[in-house]
Amino acid sequence: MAEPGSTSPRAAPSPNHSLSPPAPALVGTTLEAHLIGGMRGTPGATGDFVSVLNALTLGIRIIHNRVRAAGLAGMLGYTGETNVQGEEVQKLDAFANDVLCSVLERSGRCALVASEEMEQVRVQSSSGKYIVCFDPLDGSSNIDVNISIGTIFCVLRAQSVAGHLTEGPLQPGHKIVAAGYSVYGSATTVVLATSFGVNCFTLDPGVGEFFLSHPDIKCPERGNTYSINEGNHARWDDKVRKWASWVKEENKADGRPFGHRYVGSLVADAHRTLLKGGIFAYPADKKSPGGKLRLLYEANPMAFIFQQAGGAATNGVDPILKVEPKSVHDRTPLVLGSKHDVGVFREFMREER
Ligand code: FDP
Repeated sequence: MAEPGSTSPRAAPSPNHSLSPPAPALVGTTLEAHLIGGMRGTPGATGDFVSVLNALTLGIRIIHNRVRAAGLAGMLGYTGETNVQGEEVQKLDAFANDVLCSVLERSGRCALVASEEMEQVRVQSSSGKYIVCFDPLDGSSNIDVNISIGTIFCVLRAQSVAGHLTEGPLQPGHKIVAAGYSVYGSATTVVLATSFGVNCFTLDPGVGEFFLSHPDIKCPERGNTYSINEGNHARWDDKVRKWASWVKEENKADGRPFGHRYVGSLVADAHRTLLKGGIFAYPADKKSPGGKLRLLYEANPMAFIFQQAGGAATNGVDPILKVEPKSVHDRTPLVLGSKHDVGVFREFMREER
């Protein structure tokens, strides 16, 4: 062994060894690792929040598995029942609802759930600190034709005093602590918005894990695509019609005419808008004077995600996240997307254009 201070030639570091580059990262960041990493930096975090989100992503993986096999497993078509919205319940909707209720109940951290498929909220665990609102299978009219569908959810805090809930799911969206959606499309992805930002994870079906694929998503400040059901034109009011004509006018200086894209699954239309910019609108119309989409489990989660990503969401008058819900199945007009494009829509609604 060389004495201290001596310069034995054997002790000198070999340039080859000391300069070897770090091993390439063969394994990406899993969703779970991402959540645990975020929790480490949060004082007072107990892990309950991560457990709820882990339960949700387990549910999404189970739903993904069934969606992929739906045609083979005989899960297409209707159960013959109608849900609280008066719509026929499809087999996959019922399955997805049961899966999410079950995984959240098993987590033991969820006080109650509110779902598009259940008339009443369902109590899960008296000690649960969180409330989860979800649309278990969004875009259900697209199931039978093999078009992208998804799951939308948001997580709220359950406030209780002496074992009694003081705040249930009827909380405005600005109180959301996390929101997300999955898209069962050409790949299965989950977009998750928390106070750590908005990130997208893609499922590797071979290993059954979600890996970070789109870190720190920012919705472009403006876009040149609009997404609306043009078939409702005759039912819109004049202000919406005027805006819908404006996006189609030729004006190179501000990127018009906008291109039109409309899948008819909120998850798919919102996902494209989040990544590429532009605007999605489902305004009130003569058929749905209060709007078609649901506030608690469609509009609020999407509005939270867009806001966290630097975009915007409005009901045409107020920011969606400020709306006070009156009942679990409230509907609302919903316009979301790039901040600039949503701002222009608002100007049309205020008749400033
Ligand atoms: P669906 O009726 O297929 O369940 O949640 C409602 C929803 O789909 C959204 O996913 C979608 O954005 C919208 O309704 C489509 O409505 P229209 O068919 O009226 O355009």
